[in-house]
Amino acid sequence: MTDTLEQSATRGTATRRVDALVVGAGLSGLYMLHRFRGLGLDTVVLEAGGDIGGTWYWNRYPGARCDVESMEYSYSFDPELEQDWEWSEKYPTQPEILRYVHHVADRFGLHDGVRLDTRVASAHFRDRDGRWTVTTEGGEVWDTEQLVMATGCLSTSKLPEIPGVETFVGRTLHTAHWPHEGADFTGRRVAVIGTGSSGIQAIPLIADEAADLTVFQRTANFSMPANNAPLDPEAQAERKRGYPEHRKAARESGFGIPVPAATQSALEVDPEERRARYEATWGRNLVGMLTSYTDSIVDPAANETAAEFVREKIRGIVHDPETAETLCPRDHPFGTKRPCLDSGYYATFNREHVQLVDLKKTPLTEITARGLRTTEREYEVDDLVFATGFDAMTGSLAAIDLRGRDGKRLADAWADGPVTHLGLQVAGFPNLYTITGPGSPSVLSNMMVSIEQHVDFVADAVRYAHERGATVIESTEEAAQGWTDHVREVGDYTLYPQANSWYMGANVPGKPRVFMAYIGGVGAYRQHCDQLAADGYTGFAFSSA
Ligand code: NA7
Repeated sequence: MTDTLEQSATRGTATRRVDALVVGAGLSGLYMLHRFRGLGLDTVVLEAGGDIGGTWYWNRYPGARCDVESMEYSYSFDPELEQDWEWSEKYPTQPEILRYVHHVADRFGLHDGVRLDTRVASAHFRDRDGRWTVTTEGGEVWDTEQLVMATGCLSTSKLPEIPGVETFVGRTLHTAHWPHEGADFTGRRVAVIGTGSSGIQAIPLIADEAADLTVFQRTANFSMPANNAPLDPEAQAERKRGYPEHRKAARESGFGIPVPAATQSALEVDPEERRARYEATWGRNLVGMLTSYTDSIVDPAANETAAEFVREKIRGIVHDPETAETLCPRDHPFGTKRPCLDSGYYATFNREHVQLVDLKKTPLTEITARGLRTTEREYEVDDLVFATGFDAMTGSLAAIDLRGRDGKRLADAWADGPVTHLGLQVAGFPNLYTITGPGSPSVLSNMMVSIEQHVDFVADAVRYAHERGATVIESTEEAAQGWTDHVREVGDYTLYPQANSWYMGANVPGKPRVFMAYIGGVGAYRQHCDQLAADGYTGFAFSSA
């Protein structure tokens, strides 16, 4: 299809008509562009950032690194790509992933399909002709048949709800909006707020430079040493030889990373054997830690054995017993908040110039001109580093004025929490797709495995529709409600809902408290999607406008 330009009567701007619009040029959006182009669809990606890369464009804080191994966290759709690209370390750094994203975009000629610095403001479905009108903050108007939200699960950052942030006169940084030129902390007094993955990765490196570092911890987190290292070329070559089988195993696994299936309850083995098992996994395999036993993530007593093992490790590393106890997580089961991989995180608290403040004991009350005030005292600093996370999974969709059939707003449809069919589509929002959306395995998996599966599903569904002369694909209400009930039911079987996590929306005041990801496993999920597609896309209705 060729582009047509019409004059938009209302805005006086040119409306560009395309077959497909993709929002976001991260790892999902770029692969979606590639697949749609393969179907001959005129496709454009609108990207808010100044370059491609999504998460890996924005999150440039010191130590930013993926905690899935590089040879797993990479596209599998092209055998030559996966053979050619050489990773340098076990866990890839942010700059290396960004280089990889550029390599992929160069290799498949994707750059010219992406419009940078273009943030989508609204997307309204037109009942009369079954197409979408999409407007950008810059006033562009787009007219598209297919609309793919490849907006990421962790892309709308959040600041803490503490009064006074605008009064601080020093430097303010958020891990998800790090300056491209970096930030030098040499000789400075620094506060880091937040001890999730971003904080835990950044803190040791900030400590290397800062004159004084105070870490403000609200919730102690479980973290395991990454033991990162350069990738041995022979080991890399061997993995590449085995890629076909390995990728298949990843696709059929629980978390998108193949690990041997557990066969025993943690409570049926004796403590020595259990300890040996945790010791063998510690510092080697985060998913292995989570899946050591059949009941690790479903039975509180079984889970506690892993949690206590980590606490013992913390006590073994941190010299000051009081600091060690403050760093020991106690208010959520192991794994129910995203566990972290670190490089020297706990040992950082043995350094003279590093302090830990327990916000459970002395909550933050205010940000002042000079620093932070807790219920106990004021801390004067030069830099405030917010590692305070994201409005996860739904934040980036909520930021867009999204309206489906009859002008129904997504915000209203999801007032009590997201309702989706497979985490992919929302009933009443035809031709709209959410890549790794709420209700899919997404954040509970190796994102690359989930991204490829979703993008392939969408591309195949659109091809299926077009081959049958249909231009509109939409999930039925029953299918979406049925799937969402299933997602909740499986979630409720586990310990995940017990944590005040971003999986539960608990980190954003007023957000409905529901477990948003699907914990049934990427293998089972894929099988379900494949079956439903083979049966003619059960739960989806096809029509022409
Ligand atoms: P996270 O994991 O959401 O961590 C945010 C941290 O910030 C966490 O420790 C929060 O404590 C803390 N936080 C948030 N708001 C406040 C306030 N108001 N006061 C004090 N502390 C606060 O985000 P990350 O960027 O670290 O990681 C996101 C994901 O990226 C990660 O899970 C991986 O999947 C990759 P809380 O736990 O809410 O008490």
